[in-house]
Amino acid sequence: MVTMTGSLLSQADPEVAASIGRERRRQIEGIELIASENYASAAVLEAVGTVLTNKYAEGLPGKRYYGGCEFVDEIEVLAIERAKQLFGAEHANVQPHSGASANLAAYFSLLNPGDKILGLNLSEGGHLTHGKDVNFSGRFFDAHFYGVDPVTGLIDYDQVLAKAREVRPQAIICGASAYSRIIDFKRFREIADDVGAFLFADIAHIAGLVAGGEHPSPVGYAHITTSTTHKTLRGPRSGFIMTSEEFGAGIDKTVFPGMHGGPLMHVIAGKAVAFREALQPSFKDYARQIVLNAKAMASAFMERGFPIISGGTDNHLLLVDVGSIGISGRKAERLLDSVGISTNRNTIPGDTRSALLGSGVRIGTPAVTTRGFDEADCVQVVDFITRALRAPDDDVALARIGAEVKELTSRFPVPGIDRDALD
Ligand code: DSN
Repeated sequence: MVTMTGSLLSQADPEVAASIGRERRRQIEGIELIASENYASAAVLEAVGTVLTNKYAEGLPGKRYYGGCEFVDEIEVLAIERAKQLFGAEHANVQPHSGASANLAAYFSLLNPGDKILGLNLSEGGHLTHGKDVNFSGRFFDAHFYGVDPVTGLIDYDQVLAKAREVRPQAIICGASAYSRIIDFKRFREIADDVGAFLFADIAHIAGLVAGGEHPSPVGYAHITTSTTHKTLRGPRSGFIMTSEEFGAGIDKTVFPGMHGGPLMHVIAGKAVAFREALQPSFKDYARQIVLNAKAMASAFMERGFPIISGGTDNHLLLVDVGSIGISGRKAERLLDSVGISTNRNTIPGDTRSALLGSGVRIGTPAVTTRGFDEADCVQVVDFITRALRAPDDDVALARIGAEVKELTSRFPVPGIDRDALD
């Protein structure tokens, strides 16, 4: 079984098997609050761990550069059709290996090197691939940024419009990795139209919420929509792209041969399975609970005196201002790690600390919701977190919280991971 460190792997490579075993234990016993992570189902894990990894399939279904592609063709067609159905898209390409490569394909299909792009500043919730200087997006394109309002923490669409009129970009990128409010894709399209720019929507974080009807969809507004598959969407670690018929052929050509050779057919199978799962009615319940849990956590933090950027959340994540109690995000992240709670530090709007330290901690509910946590469980988690953050040097208190974390997680099996297989 792929979810276990099976005996074959243990025999063939005991070192790798042992590390996987420790990671499996960490995932089961800890509380996973990294907003971009989730637990893929056993079916997704199984698909990704199959013989499909042996197959080369350069090209697209029916148009391959290798023989023996009849069965992987079936799988890729299923993945494409399911992605289109799930998001109501005219065209989908399911080959990008990640969200970053999906964005690379979007840029290179409609832009030329040196063109101007306008995206949300990384330090205010954006993403590396939205123009950061150390990333391809900032190296090949002339990147400009909009931010969030320093007081409200919200995207100020008038400011985006003003910036767009000043910069006159060829493309505007909307979407974020640390923004907890609804993104108004219609407004972004109006701004893009105002300046004659393409609109790219990166829904890597919120794809599962869009699929589940908890967040408006950019499909129909954005010229190109990119996403990962492993965050709220709960599939394998990968990416995909959606667009209209008009831009479909350009995207396909940019992905292959423009960007990569052979697609990862085992991962495409995992994507097909995940899209099918997301098409089930129960996925809507899951998406709804993700948001309810995040809202419950935001309220509980604020009740305990921790400011939440923008005063709450509409989606799967919240940004907690831990600088307010005089500690950095990095210190908070490490402290929480020590009690078995995984989060990640983040800068907050107007941060005076560097990105290495940050004054915020980003918290997301997709993974705990997958394992069945409800609002009360999430408030319990906030209690663990705030107690730990307020007792950074109290080893006894931290040990007690660590034990409570294990007790809580022992009551929630992780779909896809067999607890009995723990070493
Ligand atoms: N690294 C992802 C995140 O954590 O948001 C985005 O690529």
